[in-house]
Amino acid sequence: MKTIIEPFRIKVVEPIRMTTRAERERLIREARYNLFGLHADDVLIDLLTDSGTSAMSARQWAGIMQGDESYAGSPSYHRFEAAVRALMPFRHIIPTHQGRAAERILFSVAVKPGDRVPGNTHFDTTRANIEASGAEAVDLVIPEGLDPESRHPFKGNMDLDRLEAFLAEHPGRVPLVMITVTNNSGGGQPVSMANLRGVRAVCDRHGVPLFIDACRFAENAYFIKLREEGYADHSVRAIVREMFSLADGMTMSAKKDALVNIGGWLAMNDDAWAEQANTLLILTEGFPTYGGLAGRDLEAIAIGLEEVVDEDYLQYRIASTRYLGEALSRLGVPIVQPVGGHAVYVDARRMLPHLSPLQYPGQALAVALYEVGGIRSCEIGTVMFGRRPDGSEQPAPMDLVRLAIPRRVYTQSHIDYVIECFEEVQREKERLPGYRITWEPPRLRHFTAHFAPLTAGS
Ligand code: PLI
Repeated sequence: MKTIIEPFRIKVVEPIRMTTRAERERLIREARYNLFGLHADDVLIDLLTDSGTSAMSARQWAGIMQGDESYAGSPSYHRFEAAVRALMPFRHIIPTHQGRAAERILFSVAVKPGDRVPGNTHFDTTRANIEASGAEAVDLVIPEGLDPESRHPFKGNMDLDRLEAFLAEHPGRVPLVMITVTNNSGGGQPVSMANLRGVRAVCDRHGVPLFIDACRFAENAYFIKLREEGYADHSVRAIVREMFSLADGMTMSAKKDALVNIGGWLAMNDDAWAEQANTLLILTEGFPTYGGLAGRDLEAIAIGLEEVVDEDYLQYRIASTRYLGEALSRLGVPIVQPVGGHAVYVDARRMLPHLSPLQYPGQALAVALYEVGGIRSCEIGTVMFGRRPDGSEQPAPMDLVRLAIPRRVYTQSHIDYVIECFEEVQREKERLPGYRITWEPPRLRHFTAHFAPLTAGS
């Protein structure tokens, strides 16, 4: 059969409130053209993020009822720990309320002011936590990872030569190397097993530990199965175990590939770091057998980890993201190639060439998608990255719009609707206005900035 069906039936539904274009034009104007300012029930298809937006299974909801809320030694913690260790065989597994809490604890323990932490492309919270510890976050992705049109199968790979040179140049100043799978900030692109092995070898030569930012580990493992020579016959579970056997530790946001709405963990082999991490955990998150979570959350994660490595699920997941990407390409919409695991990234700068980067083409496209079809997406471009620490403004390297697909939430007809909205936006694209910012906060402006459309002469 050619059709890859959603490998689940729907037992509980959430209504989507229908709106008209006129209503949406008013609502986005009232939100000052910032999609983060919308009420979520005014959104028809919410592609803002795949983080914390997964639909849980009947088994996970049943697990929620079995959660044990003992302060110490909860059996739910032990089920969580066993489920994590079945895939990621680390000695210490420390639950946290989400990924960035794991990052904060890791970097507080491992990093000193003046240190440098190389990665393929650090996610923004990872970068911010490294910087908050007084260290520098450095991105060393392969050159193909920065070229939206390159069809390299593993565009998340680390540039091994640059990593080797970097570690040689900064002896004693690199406490760990971090590699993000899949590379979210670079388009959801996977990292190959060969590259992970190469990074491990470089780290070994320099005596530096390797950590994996593992948010989308299952999607990454499935890409290895599909694309890397020698892995077609390996199970995804076996690929996952091999990936993590190459690392000394990991951070995880369970809000992605553990199929839950909240949660995360930090894991590692080093006893001394783990002891310090547990002390910080008790100070800021909770006792080590619950971290920042309830026992019921730990149950849902344990079950989610079994479900996410199911290969029927992963086949559907990767196929449904590709389905959207390929349909947009056929319409002539420029996207980052090849399509990543959790999202399609539209190249708004190429799609709207009449707008300069400082007229925010990504924002213009994101607003148009909402007005035309009630679709919420996320600008990843000059609005997000254009303001420099010295106060000046510069175009970001790319102006992208991310369409992130929540796991197990939307059906193919929802995605067909998104494609139809793009057809309409394509028809109107020469007329889409640029935007100016009328107010912005001192940091992380994209969440709360106010915008106004540019009219002729403004
Ligand atoms: O949102 P958290 O704190 O659970 O996780 C932070 C985080 C860390 N690493 C990576 C690669 C992420 O993608 C990530 C969170 N991503 C979000 C919120 C997203 O919308 O992509």
